[in-house]
Amino acid sequence: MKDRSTRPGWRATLTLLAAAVIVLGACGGGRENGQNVFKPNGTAAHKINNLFTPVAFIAVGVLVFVVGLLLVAVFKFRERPGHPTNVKQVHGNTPLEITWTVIPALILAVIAVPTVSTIFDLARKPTGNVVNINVVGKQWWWQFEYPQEKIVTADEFVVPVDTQVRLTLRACDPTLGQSGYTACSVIHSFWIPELAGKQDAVPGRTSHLNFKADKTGTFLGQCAQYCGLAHARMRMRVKVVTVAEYADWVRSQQAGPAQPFLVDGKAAPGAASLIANRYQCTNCHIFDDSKKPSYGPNLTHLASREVFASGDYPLTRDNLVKWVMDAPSLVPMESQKCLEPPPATCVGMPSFTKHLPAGRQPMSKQDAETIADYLLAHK
Ligand code: HEC
Ligand SMILES: [Cu+2]
Repeated sequence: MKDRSTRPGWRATLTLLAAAVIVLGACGGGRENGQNVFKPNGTAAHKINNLFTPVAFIAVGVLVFVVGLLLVAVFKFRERPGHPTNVKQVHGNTPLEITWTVIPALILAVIAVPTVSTIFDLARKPTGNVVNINVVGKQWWWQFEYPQEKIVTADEFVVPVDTQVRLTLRACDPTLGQSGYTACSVIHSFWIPELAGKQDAVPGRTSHLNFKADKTGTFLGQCAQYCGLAHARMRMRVKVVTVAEYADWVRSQQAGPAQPFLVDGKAAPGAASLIANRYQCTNCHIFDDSKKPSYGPNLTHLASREVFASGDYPLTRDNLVKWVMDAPSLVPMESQKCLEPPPATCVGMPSFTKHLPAGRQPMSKQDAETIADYLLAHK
């Protein structure tokens, strides 16, 4: 008599397998998501891939061998009429125990050699012509500061091709101090898969990532360590350009905005007065000096970026107007109570149309458009 309930659920197994195939299918294929670890485009990513591939083959070999033995045991010694239920046990077989201890130890020892040497190789401080960039992970955006060139930007950074780049990662902006700065309390992880490995940015610590891009193009990444509600949208991108284009970019970033924001210490007319006086955006942002970091992104050369708002939205006039009026509505799961300054009350950008302090008028669309046009006016 066969008891149906104890037979393996083939249907369930097949359904699960089919689901796994469909889900895994989303990982590859012709569609390019710009974040493919198997398509290295930089020295560090090549080294990691060259280590990963042989180790993966060895691991698959071990998997096939062990699962194969397991399946043989399961089928050969399964309970059948006329066969003994308690087959001969191998427990306590010393030569066998030694063999299956020594072989894995040898495999691990062999794998350790290239692994350890790659770890040291990736960590080695590059010398010669190096572009140094200080990267700060904030909730939920990345700030990029070029200490030699004296440039501060956000969401998107630019590096020259075939040139060594050294990132210094922090989860806190030392220039702003730590008191009341809530964004300092969480870990982020910097990862642009096609260029380099993943590196955590930990509060109170400094970590590094070195890479050299071997072709021009835009490479995408995103924060790889859960860092709060809007973590999933904390993106970044790097534009790898020719050496000459890089020099141009540096020059244009260093130049002040075409319309200086402050004239002799006084607010310039129009947008500038909205920004500095009516809405006091200057409490959190710098609009007219690309050298300095600020609590929110430095906006001096906002118009030179393709994306903004955690790198999650293309920089269009429409998006910018919406953002300036009510940024929290564009940040999924961001604290909807994000209020006015001081910054310590929230980690994101406040809304200027909702949850306003008593007596504050909501921002008009016209004001938002004036500000957006000012921001878009100069690259
Ligand atoms: C309380 C501080 C604060 C005030 C006041 C503030 N912002 Fe922000 N702003 C932020 C923070 C923090 C971010 C980053 C939020 C994010 O990306 O999720 C930001 C992001 C931005 C961005 C996107 C920049 C980028 O590169 O991604 C723009 C544009 C912007 N703010 C414009 C303004 C304008 C215009 C005002 C005034 C009307 C203003 N902000 C007032 C804190 C503030
Ligand atoms: Cu993060």
